[in-house]
Amino acid sequence: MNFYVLTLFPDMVSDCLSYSVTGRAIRSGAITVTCVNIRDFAQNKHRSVDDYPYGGGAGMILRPWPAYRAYEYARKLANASAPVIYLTPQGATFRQEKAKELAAEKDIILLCGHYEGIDERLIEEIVDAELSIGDYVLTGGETAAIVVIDAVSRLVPGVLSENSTLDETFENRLVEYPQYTRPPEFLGRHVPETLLSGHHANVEKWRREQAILRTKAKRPDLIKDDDNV
Ligand code: 6GU
Repeated sequence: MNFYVLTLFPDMVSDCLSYSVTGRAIRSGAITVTCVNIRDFAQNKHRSVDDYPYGGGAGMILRPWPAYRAYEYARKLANASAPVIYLTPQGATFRQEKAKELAAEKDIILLCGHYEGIDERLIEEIVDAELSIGDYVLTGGETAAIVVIDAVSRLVPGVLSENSTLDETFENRLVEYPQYTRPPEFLGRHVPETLLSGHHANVEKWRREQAILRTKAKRPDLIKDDDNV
């Protein structure tokens, strides 16, 4: 799967994704992340990409042309049907379901906003969908793009070992059961007996019970009235 990121801070995105699972996914070729620096497409003497808002007000606005040219450049590299997603706190909240949907795409173009915003005409012209990563305001869309790429990449076949996304939080609308490893006793706390028993069916039953108890205690919002838990 290929991600194209239109950004003013390409190194921020590339560096962050170069570690751990996403880093291995990039090195193995399972995903590619191509950062397109919007500033490279500024054509004025000072390479400026922002300007004052018409009508006045605080902050600076990303001008449409540099970002548009960056988009045209990415569009030539990406599939013609690749969706353009603008990262903005105004967007729909990014959730695991959305991550799954996006993992089925071949190419995605991500537009990172900055300053107080982007000229609305650019958004109208190129953006297919808007995503937010939660109800708080970030300084720019890069950290949100990193979050989206991370969550989507790990669902791409070959990036994680098989089955490792099946039991995790949000699958079956339950948070994960508690996990333990050696030693069997840590500061007087013992690993639950069932997990040491080697009895697979009992372990499964215990884990499901724990997942339900934890969801009720920590994330009751994930449980719907018609859930049979
Ligand atoms: Cl996608 N961008 C910004 N700037 N702030 C955010 C966000 C995105 N999602 C939540 N807060």
